[in-house]
Amino acid sequence: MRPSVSSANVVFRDIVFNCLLVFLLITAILIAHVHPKPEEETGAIDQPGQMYVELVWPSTNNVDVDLMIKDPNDEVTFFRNSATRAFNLVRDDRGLLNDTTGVNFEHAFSRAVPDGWYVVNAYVYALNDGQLPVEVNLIVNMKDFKTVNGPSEQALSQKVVLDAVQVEKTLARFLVVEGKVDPTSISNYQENIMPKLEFTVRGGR
Ligand SMILES: [Ca+2]
Ligand SMILES: [Ca+2]
Repeated sequence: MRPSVSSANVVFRDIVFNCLLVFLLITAILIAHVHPKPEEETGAIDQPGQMYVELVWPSTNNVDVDLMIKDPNDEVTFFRNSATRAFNLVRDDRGLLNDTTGVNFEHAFSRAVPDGWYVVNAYVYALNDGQLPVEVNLIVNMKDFKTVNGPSEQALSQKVVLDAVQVEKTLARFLVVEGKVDPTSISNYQENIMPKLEFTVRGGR
């Protein structure tokens, strides 16, 4: 039995209505993705930790540079001690060795920002087939120490030239007071911070 004209109209109307619903749903999804959230419009970095320390050197220079950070707990975060109470070093970058990024940088995040003095050093562990001198760029970003998710601000930036292998160089020494870097405290007063560890061949890393 063929459907009546009115039944066909009902079916057609339902199809049009469902198509309209799907169109509205797709439109709503697209609008949600096209319009950024307000906090994304600021361009601020949403870093996971309260302090972010980044050391970058030219990707064309295949040298192995190490980042090391001494915090007010007198603990030093570096490749042999990559997780301390305050900091985590994300990776020991060894130049171009085993690095699919083709970029040379080491970075560390803190889970807290205890008040006191911080020292950030760099160290050329191995020359590989790179060359000296090598210019490294240090950036320290800070976030409100009471905020887990929020914008961060650059506290300092320093460019330093390393011209020797296995010689520590202090890039920045600074005081943190109530979770903020005191800009008047920033210096590169030399302080060796690497713990006296017994260094073996590189394969032990
Ligand atoms: Ca390294
Ligand atoms: Ca690298």
